[in-house]
Amino acid sequence: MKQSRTFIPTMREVPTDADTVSHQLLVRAGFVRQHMSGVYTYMPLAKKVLSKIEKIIREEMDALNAAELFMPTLQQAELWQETGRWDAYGSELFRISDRHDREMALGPTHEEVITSLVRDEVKSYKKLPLTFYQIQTKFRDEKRPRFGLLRAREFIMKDAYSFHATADSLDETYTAMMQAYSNIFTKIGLNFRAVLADGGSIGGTDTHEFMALSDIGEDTIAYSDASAYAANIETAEVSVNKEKPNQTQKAIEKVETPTQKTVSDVAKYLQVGVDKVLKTLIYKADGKFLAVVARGDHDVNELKLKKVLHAGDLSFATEQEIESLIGCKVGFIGPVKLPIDMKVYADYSVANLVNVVCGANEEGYHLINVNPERDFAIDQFIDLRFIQEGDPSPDGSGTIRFAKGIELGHVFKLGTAYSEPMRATYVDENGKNNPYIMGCYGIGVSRILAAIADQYNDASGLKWPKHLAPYDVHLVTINMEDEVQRQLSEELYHLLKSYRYEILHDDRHERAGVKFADADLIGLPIRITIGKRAQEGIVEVKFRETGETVEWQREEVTEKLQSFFS
Ligand code: 9G3
Repeated sequence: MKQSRTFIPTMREVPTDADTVSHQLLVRAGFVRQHMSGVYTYMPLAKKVLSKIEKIIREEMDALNAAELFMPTLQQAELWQETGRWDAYGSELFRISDRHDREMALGPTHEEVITSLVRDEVKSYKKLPLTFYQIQTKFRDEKRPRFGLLRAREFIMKDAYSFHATADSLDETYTAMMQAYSNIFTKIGLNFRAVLADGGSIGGTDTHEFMALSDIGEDTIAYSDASAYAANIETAEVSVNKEKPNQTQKAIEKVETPTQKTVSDVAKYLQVGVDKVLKTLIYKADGKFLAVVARGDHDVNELKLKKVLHAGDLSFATEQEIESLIGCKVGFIGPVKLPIDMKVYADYSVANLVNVVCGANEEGYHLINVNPERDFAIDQFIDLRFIQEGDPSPDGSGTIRFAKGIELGHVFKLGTAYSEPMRATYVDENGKNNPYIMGCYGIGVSRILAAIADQYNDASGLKWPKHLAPYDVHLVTINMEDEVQRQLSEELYHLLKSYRYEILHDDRHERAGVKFADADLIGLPIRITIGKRAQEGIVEVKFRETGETVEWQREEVTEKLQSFFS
């Protein structure tokens, strides 16, 4: 491709609205252009990389005998009403109506559509298992699109769905899909981890996420420094250590804490560690009030609490509700003498506490020498806190460390979460109708572009992994007016294309400095420069990854390239 004939609008200045280095580089190097918040054009260079990513994904999906199809973006509201998700989802779901005022959605995902298709087309257990996949644009009206392609409102996803007669069959496909995902991210060359994850509202039982390790990641991974254990901190279980400090329990006492409301203020004022101060939080779960007790240095993981309570809706009680329930202002709330009908849930770590501090449920006062279960009843001990760095790894080996990650893939065992409400059944060998057991599997294809840019760049620009670069070789002619240089450039351009290399020939009438800066910005793996030594048949070669430059004779170019790309 002649650079003067294609469309690569590079920019010298850093785009102010790009909030990550990788997005700034994708914009400056002419890979993406934003049209409105969360909506982008994938420019010619990005489209070439996306095609290479999709090729790797198709190879792995086809190897699993997954059948590729392409479902509509327009989805009738009725299908979403069958699963209850038309009402469950709010403004994140793009809703439109057609000329006949028929309501529909722009597809954010396709569980409903694929289940309705299989419901109508597949009747017998003999056809199962079946796995379908598509690479298609999704729409989600994100509250705060940001980080460029990492959180967009219109994005490319590979979504797959599998249908089974048995849970074992689902386990088999789920495990095979996990392996396929590892192959995909490995082939792409990403530094990633598969982590235990949360299935969210409709996400079924087991679920794993594939995280590209990155400081700009929105997710936090808790991993063991001595084993393969890794989980999204949203779901990371905290192992319970049973040993209770052998301290004698002292007599409970009410002390004045006139203005100390926060855990750290109270701890400082009473000169105790924050781990010796109880935090008592009043929640409302599906309209019912409950108290949650945790150590002052621990954070409550509401996802865990929601799961244990099987709560559809969980929120903090308002200050007014707390005052009317307990007759005391927030800041002095404690678990002692709470309303009898209010259930008390405590984190496992509370069980080991002796002679600690808590609110007295009286404004301006706290209690000291409080002993759980002696001074207040606990209805249930549960794992309700966020794991912390330094905690023992839940698998018993090693210590927990944190890392940030970009979620690129997510796999789910859905069970009958969709087939039951949609009455999607098959006839089994005994003639009985059973709801399909399902799995679904997603990869953020456009997100991968941003993750690669994030893991492969330096101060001068992008550095594409060899097999994912939009072009293999950047052929740069210093002076297009120089007949010898132009001749040698044309000769090499056609020679290398005949060897099936993808060549971007910078044939622009630009200063060498501009051409070199653009070449570094765009980040093709190898740059061959035809300049003043063209007369001698010598070209200058720069390797983008290392920055190293060497000189090659024209005769040795093809052989050297072969060893570089092999
Ligand atoms: C919605 C909206 C946003 C959504 C969903 C539905 C996320 C929704 C979860 C999934 C699960 C898997 C198949 C591919 C892999 C992921 N955001 N999810 O269901 F209406 Cl507005 O999409 N689906």
